[in-house]
Amino acid sequence: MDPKELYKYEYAKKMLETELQILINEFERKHGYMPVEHVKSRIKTNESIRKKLEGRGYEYTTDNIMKHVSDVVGIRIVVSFLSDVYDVVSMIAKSTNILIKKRKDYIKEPKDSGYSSYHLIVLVPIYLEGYVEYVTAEIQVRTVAMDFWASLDHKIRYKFHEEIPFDVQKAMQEYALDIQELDRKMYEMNKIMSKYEKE
Ligand code: 0O2
Repeated sequence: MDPKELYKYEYAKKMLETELQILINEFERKHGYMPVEHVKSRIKTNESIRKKLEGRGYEYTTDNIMKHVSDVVGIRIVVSFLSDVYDVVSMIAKSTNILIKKRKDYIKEPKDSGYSSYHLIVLVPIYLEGYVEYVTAEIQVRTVAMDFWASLDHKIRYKFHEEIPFDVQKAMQEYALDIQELDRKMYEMNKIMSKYEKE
């Protein structure tokens, strides 16, 4: 990417990190409960941006990056329980500083690989001299279990350069179902725990 444009993504990442931190703190203050295990943010590498654009038949230009790559700024919010995913998503939806452009619920409809997460494509304002610009970013919200699966899957994809052997694909699809079941059980257990806490 033209380094002259990179600063906008850096500003957007900072804005989003700050806004999310405030929202999460506010959530904890109001509900007396912290749903978030950790938050990670990154700026996509030039190599990865180029791969994505070229894979879709676009030239690597600043204009194409802005139009066709929505995750140059990426934030991942990892939560404890399934219900926390949806609480965090509605918390973000209430923010007046983050505008939701698109929602992708890969928890209700996992990808063929087994990948499961809730994605939000958002617009973040950055305040420049005398004007405001909106930068696109991606927020991924997932449970610890989904994150565990996705990080192994990421390593597998890196190792096999997307040509994943059939038996590995099958095993990962099966483990994705195990993860779904585990998340459901943990959610139920958390509900039982809350019942005891109220008594
Ligand atoms: P990286 O290395 O994480 O940056 P679209 O919105 O459809 O135009 P896009 O961006 O492909 O295009 O959307 P998608 O598929 O909703 O989300 C892409 C991101 O989700 C990926 O970014 C991954 O972070 C994650 N993801 C999607 N599918 C999988 C999967 O099967 N396994 C894993 N581990 N992660 C997945 P990048 O740019 O591919 O990679």
